[in-house]
Amino acid sequence: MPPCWWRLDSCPRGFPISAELSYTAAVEQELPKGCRLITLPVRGDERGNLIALERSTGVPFGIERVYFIFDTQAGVARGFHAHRQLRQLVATMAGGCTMILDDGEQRTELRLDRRDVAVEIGPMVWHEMHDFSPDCVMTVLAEAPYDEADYIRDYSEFVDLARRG
Ligand code: T46
Repeated sequence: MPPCWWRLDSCPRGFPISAELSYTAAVEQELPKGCRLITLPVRGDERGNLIALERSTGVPFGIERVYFIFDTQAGVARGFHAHRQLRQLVATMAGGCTMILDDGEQRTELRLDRRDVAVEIGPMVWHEMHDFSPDCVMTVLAEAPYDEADYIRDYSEFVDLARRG
């Protein structure tokens, strides 16, 4: 059975389904190893929209933790680390920011500003977030509890580890 988002007739910005699919496929080709775009199922009606996230609607792991990043100050960038083990799913539910995703060989910049598209960030992906809009609310689903020991915060160390496999 295809993923449920294939059944959407249109996404919230009004693109027809074919545009939605080609947008996702085109960007995905550019993403580093361990990353992929996941289209979130939007349940819209005349009252507005609702997105529910669970395994059956495309979350690729059991959710252990949810956190939100908001009120990011102008000119501030965040992230600048990779995780050794953690998998996360990141979406912006208001505004947007630019994500840099880097697997040690390929570096990709992605504007994350659609409510219906999340990016999965796997282990050993260096990520940075830049150019937050003032209203940006980033929602992050994580597979495990917070653990500072899982972070690699030094880029040279990350590249060494990533290239060793
Ligand atoms: C990531 C990107 C997308 C906690 O106490 N619990 C938590 O679950 C998290 C995520 C953070 N914290 C504490 C640790 C720091 O004292 O909150 C403070 C800010 O965290 P950090 O500087 O790591 O925030 P970002 O925005 O640089 O990175 C965060 C996540 O930490 C990280 O896992 O992938 O967002």
